[in-house]
Amino acid sequence: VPINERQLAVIEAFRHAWRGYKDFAWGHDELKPLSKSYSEWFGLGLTLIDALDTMWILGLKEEFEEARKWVANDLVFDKNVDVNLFESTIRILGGLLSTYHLSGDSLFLEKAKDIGNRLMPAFKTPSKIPYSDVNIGRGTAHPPRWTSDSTVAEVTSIQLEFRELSRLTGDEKFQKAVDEVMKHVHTLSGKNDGLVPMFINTNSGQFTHLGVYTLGARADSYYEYLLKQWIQGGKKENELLEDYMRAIEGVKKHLLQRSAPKKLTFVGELAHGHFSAKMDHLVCFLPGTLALGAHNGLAADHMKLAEALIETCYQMYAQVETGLSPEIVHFNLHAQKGHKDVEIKPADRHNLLRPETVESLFYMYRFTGDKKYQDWGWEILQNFNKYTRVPTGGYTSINNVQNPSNPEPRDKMESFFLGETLKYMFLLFSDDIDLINLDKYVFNTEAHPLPIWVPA
Ligand code: DMJ
Repeated sequence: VPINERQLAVIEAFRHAWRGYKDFAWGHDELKPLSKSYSEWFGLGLTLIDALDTMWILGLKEEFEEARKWVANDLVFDKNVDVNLFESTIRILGGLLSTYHLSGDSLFLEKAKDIGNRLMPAFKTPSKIPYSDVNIGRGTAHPPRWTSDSTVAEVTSIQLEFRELSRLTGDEKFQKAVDEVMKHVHTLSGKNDGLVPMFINTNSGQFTHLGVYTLGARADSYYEYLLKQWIQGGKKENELLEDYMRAIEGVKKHLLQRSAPKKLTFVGELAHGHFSAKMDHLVCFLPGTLALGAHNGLAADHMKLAEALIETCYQMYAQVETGLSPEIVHFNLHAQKGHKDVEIKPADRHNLLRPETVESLFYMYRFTGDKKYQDWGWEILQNFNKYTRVPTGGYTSINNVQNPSNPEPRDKMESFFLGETLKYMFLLFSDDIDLINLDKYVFNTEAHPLPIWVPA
């Protein structure tokens, strides 16, 4: 299937982003495109690793080879550095595993084994619920300084990667560690119709800060990985499916509302019995996940809900001055003259180049063939180009999506812009269902495709 004009525009955008990274941040974690410099988080070439499989999928062979050389010669995990277990699993381990599958190059598997082994000390806790941070050089792990809690989404969104590492290496320990977490969470009390709190204690193994339920930050990918592990494992692990189905019922019962004036269906939050009409952009992964579930034979009404929610996520862009979504919106529940559905608080009006809406648009287009989803994604790409592109190379997060004349560039290009946002754009604009066939691959939460063990 030949590459079309819109895909070429994605390739152009990727090259522009990559040029900035290469010129000013090569081998470092993130590009600072305005100051023509870089920032370090783990010191592991995060953007480069996150972008490897995107380059493969976009067909950027030269860029891929150059990056491969860096991985072969300069990527060293034997470093006295604290990394976040979740972030390094989804971006680094996930990125290496998917690149291994796509390219067949054993270098990436060797590197994946190395980082996988170095992350294992995180699971040595009284409850076996992993700590948030690991020193990959010293082999020690610890929670954040102020608490012994871990984030629920973090400890339940590392499973696809560790399970795959076990399958590839024949070493069960990776899978055992993460399966134990899921089994434990399955039995825990403190859920509300399948919805989970945001924190879990590494000593007691119990949920903490009970009573607050969101599909946004700190809980989001728990729900995503219930479904995706079930798919990865060949749809046999019933507890995962049960927990997923129950959770979606919980969403319907407690978190769904409709806004005014346009009656957009949105997912709010519940805090100690009080509903809040607040929705993180992060929640926009949900339409894609619901559609993937429906494609895999789950309730047809999940697809209906997906259709309603992706419209809402699109409106989170379309109703804003720059055509880009803020990090968080509040929906109006009652019609007021001169007010749109979406309200934005000053502290929430930044945009970090996040992928979730484009990700869901990709699933919706794959499963329905409705071209409006491509058109919406195309609008979003053009607005990224208009308001976040830095002429000297790279794209930047912005502070103010409501000010087209000065969106206030933040001077940071997140690694997921290359790992996820541009990859999902490219796939959205493609009509080739074999370009990452969704009956053969499941994407981790950082857009790295991993094989389904028993393809449909
Ligand atoms: C990414 O690291 C992943 O998509 C994660 O699931 C959520 N946060 C960012 C993107 O927004």
